[in-house]
Amino acid sequence: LGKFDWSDALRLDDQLTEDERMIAASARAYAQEKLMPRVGKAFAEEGVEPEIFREMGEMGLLGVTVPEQYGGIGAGYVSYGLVAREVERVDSGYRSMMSVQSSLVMYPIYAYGSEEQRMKYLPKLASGEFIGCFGLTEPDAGSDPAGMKTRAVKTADGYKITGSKMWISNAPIADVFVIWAKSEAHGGKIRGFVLEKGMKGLSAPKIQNKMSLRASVTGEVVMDGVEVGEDALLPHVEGLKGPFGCLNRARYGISWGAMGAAEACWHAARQYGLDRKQFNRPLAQTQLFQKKLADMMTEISLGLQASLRVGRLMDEAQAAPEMISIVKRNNCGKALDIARMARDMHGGNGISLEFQVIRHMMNLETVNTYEGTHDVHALILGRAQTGLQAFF
Ligand code: TGC
Ligand code: FAD
Repeated sequence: LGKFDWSDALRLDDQLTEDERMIAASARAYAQEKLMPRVGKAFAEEGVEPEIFREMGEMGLLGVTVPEQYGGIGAGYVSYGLVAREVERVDSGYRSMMSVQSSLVMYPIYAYGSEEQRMKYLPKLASGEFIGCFGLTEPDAGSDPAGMKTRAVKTADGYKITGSKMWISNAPIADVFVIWAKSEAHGGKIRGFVLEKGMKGLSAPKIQNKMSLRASVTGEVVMDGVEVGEDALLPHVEGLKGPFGCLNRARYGISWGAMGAAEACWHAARQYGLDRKQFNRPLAQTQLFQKKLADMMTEISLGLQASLRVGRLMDEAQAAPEMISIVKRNNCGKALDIARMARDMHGGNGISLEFQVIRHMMNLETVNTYEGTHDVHALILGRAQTGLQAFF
């Protein structure tokens, strides 16, 4: 008979390579030793800590899948997912900082950029010297990015970009802005542009008073006729498949990350139930408490297995976007349910930031919404099996 480890019920660890285990262990050590001690204050005060990018860069956690010649570590998508899981075990905001930089800024520059753009930006983004952001969403175009209003108009030696982006992670502290705009010179098709901090007409005011993802700074991006050269255009992609190619990677990483946050809530609830006595016995000795723990263990074990499967397919270039929708939607929804349940299992203490679970719960509200809401992914999966478009 096989052995059973409650914290790794389906023996995920056995399915990893030695390199993957090492990358996960070093991400875990960094996250627990360096991020965990400061997250309470950062969340409570909505603190911005740009130095975290440099620390992550030193640890090799930025652009994990980008080849070494551009500053990455050239690892696979399972490794990237394991890093997301370890970082988000501490806080979804820290994972957001990491995944925007890796999947939404480094990936498009690597995949769609010129060699000059790669050399100019990627090594500094990998080291954390540069901070990046990704502007797709607008005040009037969220789930429907095709409705964006941001425009690029051709000038004598480049483009003039006008518009505004909303809810952009890292924007107020960003050096590099990957911006998606409709370009008149390209038949109104969506094109990607790389903008830099300090350009005339570019500003990124911070969005204040978020009740979720407070350790990660979010902003607007306002572009008031920002003039860029031809070299700011990402030459190798056009249309919505440009931003979606990046989102595929980020959504996949989020599927692992959300499970990391769920694991933190599950472990906390289990320990709380063992420690706290009511009616002369530990809470964990009641049937209802154990049923909740069993549900958490089951959903997390299944969610991690599914992400591992999709990650292996990504490493073989065989993953379809619909597979990514399944794991993004399922794992974010299940993680949010688990966090809410763990909050309840902590009783009154569950509403205190000291006990962590409510912080995860509030964060996961965002994680379930960004990169395609839970319902938008349902519509993607509904369309895939019926052939019928239900968005409009
Ligand atoms: P649709 O007709 O479906 O597709 C338009 C074109 O795009 C292509 N495409 C994809 N390509 C690659 N991967 C995918 N996943 C793709 N999905 C679509 C498609 O083949 C087509 O190409 P072509 O060449 O034929 O033109 O487009 P639609 O307008 O009907 O889209 C509908 C919908 C709902 C699926 C889509 O717009 C959607 O996914 N909406 C959600 C928007 C979203 O996810 N926004 C995320 C913003 S970024 C963010 O949240 C970052 S948070 C980061 C953090 O802090 O961690
Ligand atoms: P809407 O699209 O207005 O949706 C509102 C509700 O309507 C949702 O419940 C949705 O599921 C539902 N809905 C929408 N369309 C349909 C339909 N056809 N049928 C049925 N229901 C529908 N974006 C970026 O570009 N870059 C970032 O870095 C970034 N970071 C973010 C960070 C945070 C903290 C947050 C909160 C968001 C971030 N986003 C970012 C934006 C995020 O991707 C959007 O919020 C998300 O895509 C949803 O868009 P929306 O907020 O406009 O909601």
